[in-house]
Amino acid sequence: MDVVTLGETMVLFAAVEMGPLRFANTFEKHLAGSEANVAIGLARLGHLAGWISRVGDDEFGQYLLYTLRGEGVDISRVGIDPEAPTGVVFKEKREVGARKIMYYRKGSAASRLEPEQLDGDYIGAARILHLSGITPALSESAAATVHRAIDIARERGVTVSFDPNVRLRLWDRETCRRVLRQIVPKVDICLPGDEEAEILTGESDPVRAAQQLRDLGAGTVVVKVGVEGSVAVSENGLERVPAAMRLDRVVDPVGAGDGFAAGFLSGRLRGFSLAESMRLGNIVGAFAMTVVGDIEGLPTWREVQEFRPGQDVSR
Ligand code: KDG
Repeated sequence: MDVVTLGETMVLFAAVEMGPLRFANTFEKHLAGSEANVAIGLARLGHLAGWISRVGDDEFGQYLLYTLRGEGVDISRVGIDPEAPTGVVFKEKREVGARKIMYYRKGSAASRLEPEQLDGDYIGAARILHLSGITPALSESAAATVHRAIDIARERGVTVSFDPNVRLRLWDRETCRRVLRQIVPKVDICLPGDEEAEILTGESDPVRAAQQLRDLGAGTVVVKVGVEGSVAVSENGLERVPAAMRLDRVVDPVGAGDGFAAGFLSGRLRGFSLAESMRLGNIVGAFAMTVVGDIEGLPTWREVQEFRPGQDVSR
C-alpha cells in the first residue's frame, strides 16, 4: 500500500428537502468517514490505499465494503463485528446557517476498534499512515488503537499523517484539545483547518498556530484557510499557497478537508515540493465541495490534470 488509513465510516443519509431534519421526508444515501474519504481520494488519484476499520455484520456494513472495494481501496483489514452495528449519520440541507448533523454511532462496530486488531506488517509496509482526531473520540479502545498504529508506523519508518478533524459533537473542547495535543508530537504531517488549529493552540493566526503545533513536535504543519488556500510551517520555514479556484457555488463543504489530505498526500507520494503538494490539496479539496456526498466529487488524476490545461503537474 502507498497509504493506509484507519477510522470509522458510516452510512450518511442526507436530507433532500431544505430545512430542519424534522421536516425532511426524503434522504439520499452516501458513505461518510473522513479516513475512508481520504483513502478513496488517493485511490482515484492512482495510489494504492488501504482502510483499517470495523463495520457491523449488517446491510450498511456491506454497503460500505462494496463502495470502498468498488473504489479500489483495500479492505482486507476491516473486521466485521457480529455484535455491534455500523454507524449512521443524518445531515440537514440548508441554504443559510449551519447544517446540523445527527450521529447514531455510539457503541458502533468501529468504536470497538482494538489495538490487537492491527496488523503491524500491513501498516509497516505502507509509505504513509493517515489518521484523524475523530477516532480517539469514539472510545478508549479506539484511542488506544490510534496510538498503537502510530507507534507501529514510527517503529517501521512509515510517515504519519494526522488531520485533527475536531468534532465537538463527540467530545468537549477541553478533552479534545488535551487528547489531540498528545498525538501531535508523534506525527510527521499535521493537517488542521484554521479553526481546529485555534482550538488546539488558542492562537487565531494560522501561521502562529502552525508554528506552535510544530513547536509541540509535529514535522510539517499545513493549515487549511478556506478561500485563502493553505499555509504551512516546516523545517524549511513558511509556505503560503492561495486557493486553487473560486467556486461559484459550494454545494457542501463537508469532505473538503479530506480532499485536501488526499491531494496533499498524493503530492508527497509523487515527490512534489511542499508548495506543489499544497496546491494539489487545494484543488482536490475544491472538487469535493461541488457535491452533496463526501466522495462523489473527488477527482481522478486525469481530471486534476485537465483542470489545469497547459500546466503539466505530472512528474
Ligand atoms: O470529513 C468528513 C467527515 O466528517 C464526515 O464524512 C463524517 O467522518 C465523519 C465524522 O466522523 O464526522
